[in-house]
Amino acid sequence: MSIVTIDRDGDIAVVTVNNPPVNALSQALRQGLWDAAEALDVEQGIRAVVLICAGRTFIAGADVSEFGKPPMEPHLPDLVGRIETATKPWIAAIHGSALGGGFEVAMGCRFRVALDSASVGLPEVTLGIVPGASGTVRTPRLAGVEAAVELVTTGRPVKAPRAAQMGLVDAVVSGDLRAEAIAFARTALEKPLPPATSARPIAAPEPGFWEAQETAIARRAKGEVAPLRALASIRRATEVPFAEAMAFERATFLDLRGSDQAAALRHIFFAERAAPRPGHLADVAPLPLRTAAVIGGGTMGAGIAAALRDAGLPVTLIERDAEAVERGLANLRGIYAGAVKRGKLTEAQVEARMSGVTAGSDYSALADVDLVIEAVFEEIGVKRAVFEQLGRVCRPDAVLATNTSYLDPRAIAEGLRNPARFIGLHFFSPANVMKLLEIVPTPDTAPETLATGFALGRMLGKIPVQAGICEGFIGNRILKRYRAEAEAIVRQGTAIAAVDKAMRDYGFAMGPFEAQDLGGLDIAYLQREGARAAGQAVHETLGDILVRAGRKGQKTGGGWYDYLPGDRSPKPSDAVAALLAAHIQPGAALDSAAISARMVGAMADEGRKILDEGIAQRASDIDLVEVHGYGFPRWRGGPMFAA
Ligand code: T1G
Repeated sequence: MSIVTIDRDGDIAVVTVNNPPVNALSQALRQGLWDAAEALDVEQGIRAVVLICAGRTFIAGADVSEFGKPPMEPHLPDLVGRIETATKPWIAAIHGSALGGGFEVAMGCRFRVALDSASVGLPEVTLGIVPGASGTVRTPRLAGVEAAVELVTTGRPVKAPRAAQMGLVDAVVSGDLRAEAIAFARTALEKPLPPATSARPIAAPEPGFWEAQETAIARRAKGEVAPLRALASIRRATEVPFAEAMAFERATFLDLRGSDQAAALRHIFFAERAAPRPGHLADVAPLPLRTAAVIGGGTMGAGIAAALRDAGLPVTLIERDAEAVERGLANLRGIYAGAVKRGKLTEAQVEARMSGVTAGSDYSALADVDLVIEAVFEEIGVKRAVFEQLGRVCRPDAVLATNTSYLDPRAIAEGLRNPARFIGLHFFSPANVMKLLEIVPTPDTAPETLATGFALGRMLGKIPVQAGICEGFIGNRILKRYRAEAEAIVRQGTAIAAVDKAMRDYGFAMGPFEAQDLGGLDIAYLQREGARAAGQAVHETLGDILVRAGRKGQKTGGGWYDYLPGDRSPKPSDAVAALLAAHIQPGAALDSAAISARMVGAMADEGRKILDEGIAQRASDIDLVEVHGYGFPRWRGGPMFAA
């Protein structure tokens, strides 16, 4: 089937786009649509044109893979204009996601009919650019300035019913989209057509609107260039004629297209799509995942159970005894209560989630589950005891996974029956929110078990990254190096607060020291002490000195910083200065840029070692780990990309 075909339903032409996988607007597709407009303009007997797509979605945007190349004709804004000035009205029939250039094409049409399951959006700012084919100029004409600002500066798609309320689509239909769109076209032809989108007026917003939006965006998208530039382009559309506004938008788009932030965000975009389907597992069939169990109802176990329920899997939650079972269920309810408070879930949805959970302390309930994830206390004896029971009770083909973050999975699986079905699945807390999932096979893990880990990652909507076995796998190993570099910078005479500020200025939500105060210094301290007890030579760290002085972080009223009661804002501490004075050579303090260069450089250096040792499959996986697990600013692309 060619990329654009035309057929007729009486006096209505139907233009069908077929450019798998997502009908992206490649040069060939733009040319095909242009030619269709030319042909249909002059075809006798045709009164309207329905534009519909084959496959899973309406046009999902410009072809991101063309971004690195010089733009080729027909340029997308010209194509949108060509459709808008067609002699017969075009009606966009939208299913799946009409995104970016796809929605811009739909706005060039005289009407938009969307399936109730469809969504529309302008995600360009998530790629570090602005819409380049009238998204900032037509959207306010279609739906008003406020809707345009929400759609364009967040990059978040909206579902069809909401889009209809906003004025972005004219009708929401269910059932046969093609038939509904043709019927809509016929009805629309019975009355005068609305003006073309570009001919519609824009109501100016109330005074102070732009300044308020600028402040809100600068706070929400801290450090990102594109959202503010998109706002400026929408504002321009309210102040100058259409053609001038289009020129301004196009100049902005071309300017940002070549920017570092756009390159970084495209890098993450493609890395995220490559990660869940690793090439080396392409022809390995995963095992079925119909039922799951979680051992341990603590923070991690409850979070993992919530993630499994969110994906629709029935869950058996196992704890030591009746009291611990109740605590586990309470933890799970607590997670869902938070989601209801934030408006993410309704009470009814929570009841449905909870009704799919069976909780108890009897392992015999696990006789037929497909997957068990252990999330008990991070101590090898406790974990081994769990797997000894699982090995006895579960089916020999049930996948048994440990959520360990530091222990060696090989040690946990020692003596397990059929170790080929054992794997490490390292979730990040909160497990139902954080997208990163480190998948850690042992040398005995069978390929189909590994493929099942990735299938679980896809099912849970996670970013799964395969990691080899070393202390801390990928993420926690880099975190350890990151913190060591921060301490080295302090030892060489730079203030603790200066390091944190530098990393916040770089784009992290928190610096390394304030983050430790929030999470607790004692966690890493206990790791180090455990390693020392096991005979490893582990140098004393500045963190050790603080923990030994009782300074474990916010929970003890002070760690790297002091905290006033009820006040979580970090205060530089004289006590800390005194405790560490003997370890700090008064040297030239580094400035912000030098600090962040050192810190990111250390992460990249550790990343290169991780690659060389085969712990990570590819550099972009390391970037995904840092962006999705450790707060590395997405628009920097991750340490490997940034360095
Ligand atoms: N261009 C090229 N390839 C794309 C693509 C795109 N826009 N979007 C997805 N793919 C590929 C993806 O790499 C993967 O390939 C396959 O399609 C399935 O993707 C002028 C300039 C549409 C919601 O940002 O949000 O228009 O790995 O796994 O989960 O103003 O893809 O199979 O070989 O994500 O069903 C704006 C980005 C571009 C949309 C489908 N558009 N895509 O999700 O499948 S900028 C976007 C998505 C723009 C104009 C500007 C999602 C999806 P492979 P997938 P999915």
